[in-house]
Amino acid sequence: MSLDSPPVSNSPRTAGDASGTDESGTDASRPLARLLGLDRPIVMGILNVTPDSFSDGGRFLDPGAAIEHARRMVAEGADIIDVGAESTRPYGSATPVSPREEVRRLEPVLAAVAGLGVPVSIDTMKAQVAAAALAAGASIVNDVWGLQRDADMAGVVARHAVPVIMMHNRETADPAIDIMADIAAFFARSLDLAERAGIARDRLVLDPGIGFGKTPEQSLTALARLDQLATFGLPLLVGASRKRFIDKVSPAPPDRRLGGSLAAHLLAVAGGARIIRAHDVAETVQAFRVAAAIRDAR
Ligand code: HH2
Repeated sequence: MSLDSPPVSNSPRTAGDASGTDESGTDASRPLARLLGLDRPIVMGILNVTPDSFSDGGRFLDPGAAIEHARRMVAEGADIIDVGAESTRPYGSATPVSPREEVRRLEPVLAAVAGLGVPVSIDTMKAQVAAAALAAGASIVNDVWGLQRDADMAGVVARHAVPVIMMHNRETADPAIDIMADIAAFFARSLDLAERAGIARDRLVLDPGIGFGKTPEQSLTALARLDQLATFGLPLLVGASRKRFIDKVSPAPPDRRLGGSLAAHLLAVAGGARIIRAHDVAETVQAFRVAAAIRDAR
């Protein structure tokens, strides 16, 4: 795995897209499309190969510990593993990481995690890192700047013909703005970049970016009004796991926010989210299964 991976051809890999099938493959060859066809929420387990992530920094920087954690999340029911090697700094303060360092952290981990049998997404805002990770076995790009931070990102996604999660973000929170209008305007820009790069619409997933450039109140609003984002007609991902808005409602450090994370994720699914990004996979899967069983018992 290196930053100098050869450029890929324009022919699509059988990597998967966000919904349905097209001429390039069947559902079986497009894992995200297959997952989204299931009648249940999809759980994305978080693997932070970082020293400074806000809730689990340092725990999985060692490659052995990282691979073991991924294996455990798959056994617990994770449908996707989201691997990141730079803290996205939802709450500021972490040190920015060079593309070379990001790839160095990913290198001993990615191929092994990709071999666990579930699709792997690469959580990066850098096109070079995304390209290297896709070459090493990742099959989904998760960009917390929705294709808007690195001008080469949309091209990398298009050339690899993979799905991309486009998350709303802002440099700073502004309590005075209408956060839902801001999210919608941001998504419109991301969709435009995706279309101009030639990324198929059925490979797009949108994410309101809970905790990113938002006050705690705005994160609550984004969760409460998630259904408004259905107008885009695309699958929605929500990542509320251990985020700070929980502490604002019910004070607790990040590793004591499981109850709040489950509440937020159950309501996000009720509001239309199809993919949930979570640290605590076993508990999240259990919550969804029990909610579904109660619904089925009506
Ligand atoms: N949140 C984090 C990181 N990546 N990606 C998407 N699509 N949505 C999110 O809500 C999201 C994300 C922050 O969580 P974590 O990875 O645990 O922290 P850090 O970025 O500090 O590693």
